[in-house]
This record gives sequence, C-alpha cells and structure tokens, in this order.
Amino acid sequence: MKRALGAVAVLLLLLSACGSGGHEEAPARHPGVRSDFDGDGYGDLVVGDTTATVHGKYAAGYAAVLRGSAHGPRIRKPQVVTQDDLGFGKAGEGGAFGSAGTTVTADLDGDGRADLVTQAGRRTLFVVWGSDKGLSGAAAARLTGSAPLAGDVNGDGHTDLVVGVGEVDDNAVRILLGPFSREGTPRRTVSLDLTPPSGSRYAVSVPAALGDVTGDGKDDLLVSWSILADYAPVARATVLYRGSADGNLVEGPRLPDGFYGSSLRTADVNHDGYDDVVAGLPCEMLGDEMVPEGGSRLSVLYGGTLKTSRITENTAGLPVGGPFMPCTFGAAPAVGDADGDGYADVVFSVRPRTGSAEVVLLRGSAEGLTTEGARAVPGDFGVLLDTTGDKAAELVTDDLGRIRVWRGGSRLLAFTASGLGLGPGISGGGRGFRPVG
Ligand SMILES: [Ca+2]
Ligand SMILES: [Ca+2]
Ligand SMILES: [Ca+2]
Ligand SMILES: [Ca+2]
Repeated sequence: MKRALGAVAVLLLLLSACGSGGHEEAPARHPGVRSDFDGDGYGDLVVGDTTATVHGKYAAGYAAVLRGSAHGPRIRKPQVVTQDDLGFGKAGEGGAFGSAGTTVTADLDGDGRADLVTQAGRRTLFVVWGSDKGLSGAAAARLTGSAPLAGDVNGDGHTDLVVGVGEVDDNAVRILLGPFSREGTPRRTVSLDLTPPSGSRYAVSVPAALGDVTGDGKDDLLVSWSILADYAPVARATVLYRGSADGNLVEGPRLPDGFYGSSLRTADVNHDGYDDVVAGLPCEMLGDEMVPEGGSRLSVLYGGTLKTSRITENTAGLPVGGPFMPCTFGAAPAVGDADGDGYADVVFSVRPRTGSAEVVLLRGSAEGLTTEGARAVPGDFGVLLDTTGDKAAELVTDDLGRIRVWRGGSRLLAFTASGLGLGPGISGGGRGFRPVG
C-alpha cells in the first residue's frame, strides 16, 4: 500500500504537464494538444511498465507511444523507447524509465510538438524530442534532476521545468527556464529554496504541481509542506509559490487549513481563467496507514478566490455506492476535459468493500466540481487524454495491466502489454503496465 501511495503521490506530476499552449506557428501543428509528439492534432498515448525487463535488466522500464487517430490510440506498431535507445549508456536494474509518477509531456523546444521528459534512476532525466514521425530514441537529451513538473512559471510562452535536486529533504528545486536547446540546455536556470518555516512541524517541502492559480499568466508552484513518517513525506499543508517574470518564484499564501493531499493536480474546473487545484487525500501515514482526520476526500481549491470544496464518501449523487474500503476514496486524481465543454473534469479512484475498484469521473461546471452527470467505469486509476482530436478527452483506465480506453460512456478499445508487440528486448512485467499520460 505504501508503494502504491507513493506512486499515486507522484502520478500527479505528469498531468499538470499541459505545457504553455505555445504559439500557433505552422498550421499543420497543434501545440495546444497535450502529448501530441508528432504534431498531427491527435494526442498520443504513452503507456509503460517500470517492472519490465529490458535487455536483461530487471525493472529498467520502457515507454511505448500509441499514436492518436480519429479512431483513438493505434495499438498496432507502437513506438517503443527505452533508456538503451538514447545514446547515453545502458539502463541499470531498477532504473524505472517511463514511470508514470516521474514523466511529463510538454513542448520544451517550442517546435509545436510535445516532448517526453522522464526520470530514470535517482537524479537523471531524459528528454525524448517529438518529431513529425513521433518519438524515437534517436533524438534525446540528458538532464540532471528528478520528479519533473512542466509549466510556464515566467509567463513568456515557453515551457519551463521545475525539477528536484536529489534527496527528499533537500527542500530545494531548480527551475529550468525554456526554451531548451536540443542538447537539453535551458535558456536560464534558477535555484529555489523551499525550506519550510523554521520552528514549524514540517520537515520537508515536496513540489507537487504547477498551475496559474493567481490568474496572472504565470504558473505558480504548489508545494506540500510535509512531515516524515518512515522517511516518507506525508503532506500536511499546501503553500503556493507565485510565478514571476524573472523566474524567481516568491513564497505566497499558504492555502486554507485542511487543503492538502497526497496528490495535487491543476486544471480550470469552473472555467473562470484561474487554474484550480485538485487534492486527493485517500489516506495518511503516521507509521501506519490511516483514514485522514475528516475522512478520505477529494478537495478542490478554486483559483482566484481560494475557496475550497470537498467530495467525500458521503457526497450525494456519486455514481458508485459505498461502503468503501478505507483509504481508497479519492485516490489517483487526474484532470482533463472529458466532454469538451471547456470545464476541466476530474477522475479519481475508489474501491467499494464489495466488487472491484472503480474510476469515477466528475464534471466541472460554472459552479465548480459537481456530481451531476458523473459516471464510473472499472479500473484502479485513470488518465484523461484527447487522442481523437475532437477536444474531448478519452478516459484511459488501468486494471492490473489491462488498459481500456473509454469514449463518452462506451469502451473504445482494450489491450494489455502482451498484445502490443513491444519487441524482443522487452520481457516480464505486465501487471505494472499502465497509462503514463
Ligand atoms: Ca499525435
Ligand atoms: Ca518539441
Ligand atoms: Ca517560460
Ligand atoms: Ca478556475
């Protein structure tokens, strides 16, 4: 459970990677489409398995890209990328290339195509550059850092990265301001100290998400002030560092008491121009796992007003009936616009006491996140990605290595790793097979 929660905690990183939106330069490309590596206007689905053996190295991991089309992700001939393909040395055991928790997609060089940024090992990041043929290991760069977040913190239209510097208690990040050269060199680098206030009960600051919560056109960094339990950070409060034109983020308001989570995501749920923050808090760890005070929950903080609301097991209108397994409600939140109405929607998972886990989709609205029109499908967790080019995101769910793609309420396709034809160098894994984003 602890491992799973850790994965959930970092899963949030990847979906805040919407990039800057960019500028419309060449009409053939669609910079606003997330994870569109070949620039054809269809989001391309990344799947991976950090437990897979690659060229004999256990858990070296891979990322496979299923290019989008009018009919959804193409499962024939996926583009498979491993660390071994990149020209920076072979992967070691446990390198976990392509981990969902430490992968983001964003256009770093400003060519209108998304690029893949993924961690392998403790503090190495690889950038795999998009091209009109999609992703391949032939064009890549190596950076130093961990747990990347992508956004535009200085508001210049170029995607920036916020990366960890190493250990969990370093309480510092580096801000790599874009655009990046093909060698991976940012235009400028800024270091930011995130040490929690002296005398406070918080031991570590965990960078958790980027989003423009203040509405000034610069993405803000959301940081979880955390205690340590068994050396693992446990979020207890959220503080916002305001984006700024020179890249020197400024510590801003602490968000209201009780607003924190093991996963944070940002998206504009009420479509008012301010990014909103979604926090999943299924469980807390204090030596043991326990239901958090006030119950497992999914909270939303609305940008601008900083007002909050909560969805709990007792919220009326949920599409899944309880009672639920403890510590499962609100797990693995992800965001995207599932119906293309401009209001970002939210998915999270929950496990009823009887039956299998479900992924719940709640819709955004002018009044905020609502259970009106909510639905649920089977799965341990889900991501939202528009692979069909119609501005409405498909829901991609995982169920112990079986991935399903849902469009509207109906299932578009289903597949497992063994059905993809990943090539002779990749074996094992399977149950760790999951959508990355
Ligand atoms: Ca595409
Ligand atoms: Ca690019
Ligand atoms: Ca920027
Ligand atoms: Ca908003």
